[in-house]
Amino acid sequence: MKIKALIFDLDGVLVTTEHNHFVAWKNTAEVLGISFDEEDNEQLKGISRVDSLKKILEMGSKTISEEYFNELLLKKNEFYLNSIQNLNQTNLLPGVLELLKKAKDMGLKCAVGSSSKNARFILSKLEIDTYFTAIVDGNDVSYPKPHPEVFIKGAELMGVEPSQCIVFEDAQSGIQAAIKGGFVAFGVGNAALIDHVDYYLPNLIEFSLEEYA
Ligand code: B16
Ligand code: MG
Repeated sequence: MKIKALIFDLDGVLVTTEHNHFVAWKNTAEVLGISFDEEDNEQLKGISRVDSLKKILEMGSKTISEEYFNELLLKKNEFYLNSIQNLNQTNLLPGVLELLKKAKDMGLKCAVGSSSKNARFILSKLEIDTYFTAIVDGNDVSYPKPHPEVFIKGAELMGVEPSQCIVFEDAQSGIQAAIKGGFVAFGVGNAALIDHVDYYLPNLIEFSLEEYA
């Protein structure tokens, strides 16, 4: 297989922010009187902020006004941003920096395809934004994951076909998006994905770029 480009999901693939999202959503769920644990949080991974709150409300069979819904979204994001104030390169997941450097040396393009509206802010805090030819995030798409738009836009901006491009993902919604878009789908660090991906890696250290490029 000849690969020309790599697209990375952000939360859970490049950086360890998924736990911060979980704690922030748990706090929201408590305000609403809805029980919410790590297993419930699996359903939220990779999906947009709006869809995440809709799912939590579904879990508790609750309906709320649009105004309160928007207020809770703002509060969740404030809580989340506060919890990642000190984010830096030590929060990158194992193998990330080495892979980005190797891809650059080998002339492969890299992009980020994230549902997060905070992606650009996080990438600059991590000081890795300069490695990416394209960053497509929750602000740039009309249809969130599991729709493939986020990855298709990334491939277009890099000038490559989806079939020439690996997508690294940690969430079911992201893997569904990658497969629907015709990308080579690598599941990373989430064993529940094994049966749904083209390839599975426990972490990015295990990925050998030479085998695919
Ligand atoms: P925000 P990814 C996703 O990012 C997260 O997995 C998900 O937990 C989060 O709710 C979503 O971004 C929206 O994030 O509230 O920062 O806009 O995994 O697609 O990089
Ligand atoms: Mg993710």
